[in-house]
Amino acid sequence: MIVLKKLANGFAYIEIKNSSAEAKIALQGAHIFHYARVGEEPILWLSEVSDFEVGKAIRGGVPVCWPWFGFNEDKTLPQHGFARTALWEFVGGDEVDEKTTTFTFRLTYNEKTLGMWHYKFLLELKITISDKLIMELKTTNIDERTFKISQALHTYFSVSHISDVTIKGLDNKPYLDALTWKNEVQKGDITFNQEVDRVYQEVDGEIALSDKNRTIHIKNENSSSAVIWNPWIEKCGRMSAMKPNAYESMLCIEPANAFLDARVIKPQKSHTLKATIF
Ligand code: TA6
Repeated sequence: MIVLKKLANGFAYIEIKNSSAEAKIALQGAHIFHYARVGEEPILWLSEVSDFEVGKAIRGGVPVCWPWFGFNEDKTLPQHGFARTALWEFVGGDEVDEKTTTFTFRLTYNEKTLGMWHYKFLLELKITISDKLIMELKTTNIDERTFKISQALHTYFSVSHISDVTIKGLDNKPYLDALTWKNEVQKGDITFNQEVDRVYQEVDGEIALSDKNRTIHIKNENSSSAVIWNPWIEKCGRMSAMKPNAYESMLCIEPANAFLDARVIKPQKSHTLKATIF
């Protein structure tokens, strides 16, 4: 069942429950901030102290980082772009069957976006809620000029404890270490005992998040980059809307088109970043 809900401050979100899973998706940012399969702990992490306010990104779930990932050359512009704090149009929901529900959200240019990024665009996000979480972020260039985007589905995963987690599938992949700005190569699986902030390239297979009691798989399409981030103790203490110990229960694995994997889109052409979580 699909229900449109509003908080006391007017913050609107959609709540869905079907026979496979439940989810919550905010209209701001087309931001899914809850996804749990029936009988399981949530797969997406959400900060206990997240904001749910117009203009403030929710801390957790899947922020849509678009049309740039990271910082823009113009440092007065928001990190990770403007899509995650914009009010998207809810195009509609479709209860395909009792196990599967799809949602479509749309964002297009306006005076405010043109002031930050001088191109006419159409951005659509299709979210499928079933025993899989599928996100398809489609950028269409409706300008007369070619433009370049970088983007990420900045997915926060809930984990039992960060020390119990191993990431498989990135062995031998090159990565940019955002803590040192040095290019490195991954050796073996990824485990965590300090801050990790890395943009992996040449990603061409599934990534597995192996936790104490379950393994979550992430399959990216039309993407050859992925970001892995855990703030660890010191940075977590400096992050907005995160409790000091929040780093213990979260991990970001972000399907992306970032850095070397940024995408050039010609007029009337499209690019779709697709992520399947199962
Ligand atoms: O994706 C990793 C990252 O770029 C980190 O460096 C950290 O800044 C994180 O995103 C959170 O960024 P935010 O803008 O959501 O606070």
